[in-house]
Amino acid sequence: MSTVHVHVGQCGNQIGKEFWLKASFAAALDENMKRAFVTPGGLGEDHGHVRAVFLDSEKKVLQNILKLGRVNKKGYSRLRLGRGNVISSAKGCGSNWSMGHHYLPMERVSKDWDTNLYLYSHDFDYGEEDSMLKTAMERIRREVESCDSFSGFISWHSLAGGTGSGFGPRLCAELKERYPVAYQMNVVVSPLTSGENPMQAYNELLSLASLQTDSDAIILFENDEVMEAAKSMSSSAVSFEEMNSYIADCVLNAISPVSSLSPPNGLTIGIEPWELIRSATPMHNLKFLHCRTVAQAKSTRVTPTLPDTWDSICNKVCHQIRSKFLKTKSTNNCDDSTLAAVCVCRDTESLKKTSRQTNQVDVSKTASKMKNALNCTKWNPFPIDMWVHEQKLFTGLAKEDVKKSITICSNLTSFGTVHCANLLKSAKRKFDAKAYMHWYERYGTSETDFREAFEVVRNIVEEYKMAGT
Ligand SMILES: Nc1nc2c(ncn2[C@@H]2O[C@H](COP(=O)(O)OP(=O)(O)OP(=O)(O)O)[C@@H](O)[C@H]2O)c(=O)[nH]1
Ligand SMILES: [Mg+2]
Repeated sequence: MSTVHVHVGQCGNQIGKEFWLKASFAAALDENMKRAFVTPGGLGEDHGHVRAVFLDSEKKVLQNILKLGRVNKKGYSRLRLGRGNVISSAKGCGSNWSMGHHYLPMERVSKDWDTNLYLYSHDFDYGEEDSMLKTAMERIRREVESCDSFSGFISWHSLAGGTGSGFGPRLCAELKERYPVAYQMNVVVSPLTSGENPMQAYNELLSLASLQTDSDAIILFENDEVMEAAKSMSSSAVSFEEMNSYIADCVLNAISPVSSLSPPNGLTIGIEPWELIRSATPMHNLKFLHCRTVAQAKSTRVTPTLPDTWDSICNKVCHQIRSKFLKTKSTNNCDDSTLAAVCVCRDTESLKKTSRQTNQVDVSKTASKMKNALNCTKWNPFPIDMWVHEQKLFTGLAKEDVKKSITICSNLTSFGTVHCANLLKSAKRKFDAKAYMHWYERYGTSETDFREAFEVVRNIVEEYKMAGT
């Protein structure tokens, strides 16, 4: 079962860059990772490429990705990009959902990449005057058709900018129509609550309402929380790169092959992203997932510490979950609980059959600790699915000598009762004052569209409230 990834807008592409550098590194060492993330090459010098399409309304970010695809004299590139899989139009969407959703799809793709600089991907005929939507669908179709057994899409984008928040969900809707039985997962990023642009609440509202209809699961990263997590791993000020590296690690660890879901021959069937949906979204309408990864602390020459045991990593995850729940309680006076979760344990040492029992994952003990920390709802008798993989996969900030990691993907009620409830409040305040409405109307979004989006998000809040009681 193969997955095609689609990256949209600055945020979606910048995270995509980190994700694919890590995935490519892992794919070079591991056959299962290669099967999961690489489209095999054809004859001759074609060594295959990452199974992803990169889209943005403007070129700047995509140029950085193309540079990584540049082939050096030895025929090596850091990122093998599919020919024509990097697609841009001429100008950005100015943080306007409506422009990304209605106007950008019809915009023409830009064909003036600097052909000398970006050798790997430039040489592609986009056809006559094709629109962004048509070209994107065409490139995605080619990726789908080169899959062994295609099963779904993962789309990556922000909820606040115009391109990612508007064009991302638009593409999901088109893909749903063209591939009705394929799964759709979205990895999305919500903006800092302190506010980055005045239209972010509208964009997020419209984007979430659209995804609620077309997506099967939405892994949501809040930039505030990602920044905190990246800060705890870095001594200096946090950059987008570090934040993206953290997000990429979380998702890579969550969706990469695990041995407990592979057949006895050990070759992955690529089912992980879709099992994640099955296990973590017990109700179709409640599909928002929170994802975090904690890895074994690295011992360095400066701070030579004993490597963490499974117990201590597990305690760290539980501590982080409890802290998050306490914060929700103190800032929003609301109890958080978990409808369902998937816990992925990755371990290299168990492969070596170490005799130190404390260094091996104890699945039932880990599950019961998690269950306690996650405050699982009473109605779900099996709230946690445990996946185990006896091979490392954590190539992020802590780099190579990490041997153990735990990733937890959980469906938290606070997504509705806090995140969406706060979003409704801030969007409604602006909407009642009719602020910025003309920017949306100009590109074809009416007041009725807004009212419908409010209704969809209000329902998410109510359903999460009911499911948590
Ligand atoms: N975590 C993270 N967030 C980002 C990154 N780049 C942008 N963002 C966030 O994404 C939001 C802005 O969306 P962008 O992705 O920049 O916008 P876009 O989709 O390119 O849309 P337009 O530029 O308006 O056409 C803000 O909330 C930013 O904080 C990134 O690399 N990492
Ligand atoms: Mg942009």
